[in-house]
Amino acid sequence: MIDLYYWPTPNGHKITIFLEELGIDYKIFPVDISAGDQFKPEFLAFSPNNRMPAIIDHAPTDGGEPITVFESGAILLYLAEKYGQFLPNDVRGRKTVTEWLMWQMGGLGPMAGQNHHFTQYAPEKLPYAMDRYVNETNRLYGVLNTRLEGRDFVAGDYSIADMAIYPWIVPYERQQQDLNTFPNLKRWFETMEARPAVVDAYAKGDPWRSQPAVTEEGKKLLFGQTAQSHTQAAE
Ligand SMILES: N[C@@H](CCC(=O)N[C@@H](CS)C(=O)NCC(=O)O)C(=O)O
Repeated sequence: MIDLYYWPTPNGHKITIFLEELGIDYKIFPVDISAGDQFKPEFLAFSPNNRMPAIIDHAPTDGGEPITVFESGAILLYLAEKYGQFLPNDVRGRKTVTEWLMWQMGGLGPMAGQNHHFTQYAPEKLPYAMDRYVNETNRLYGVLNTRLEGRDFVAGDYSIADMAIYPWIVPYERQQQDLNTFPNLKRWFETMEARPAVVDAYAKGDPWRSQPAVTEEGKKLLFGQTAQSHTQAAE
């Protein structure tokens, strides 16, 4: 059994997509990031970056103690290796999936995240910051659109790279992007959106998604973090 520490955000959806694709048993433990659950000592013990998602695998392949994994990219790699799915075995295919997974982790995710922050949450409208991240998101969409020319999926066959990227394209309107200007990306997006496992994965978040958007209190908690707030929680 896999325990999934989760909240219905793009990084959380990546993991429910994988688990739904496989149809294996897993249990969700909600981590309400607006209420500060990510600072609870029992969560920090295995997710030391005070971020979700994280997993605990109670039946690791070596038969030993439960294994914990934090960071969504590391979780996808761990699960793909454990179940032998969505990550090719050959050196070239594996390299390509890893490239696009890292592209999402180091590029699309952080840039689109800053885009969300400065266009929707920042108390001041800062044109330089908004332009910077909206433009960088736009550039990354262009890279992805080019990559998808003549390909069904990012790395050829459906893989953990698609699972990592898709949830960060879902909020394309919030990111001020027009999918009609990226025809290959739009075709891929519609294919992904229609996958039954993707539909089921998003439905898994419904019990919590209906809660109000981030409150003022939640914003203070999420956007005012320093090393000190982290250290205090870990003590
Ligand atoms: N690089 C991390 C990022 C995870 C992340 O940023 N999670 C956010 C929600 S999408 C979170 O837990 N935020 C809590 C906070 O900011 O305190 C990953 O991919 O797992």
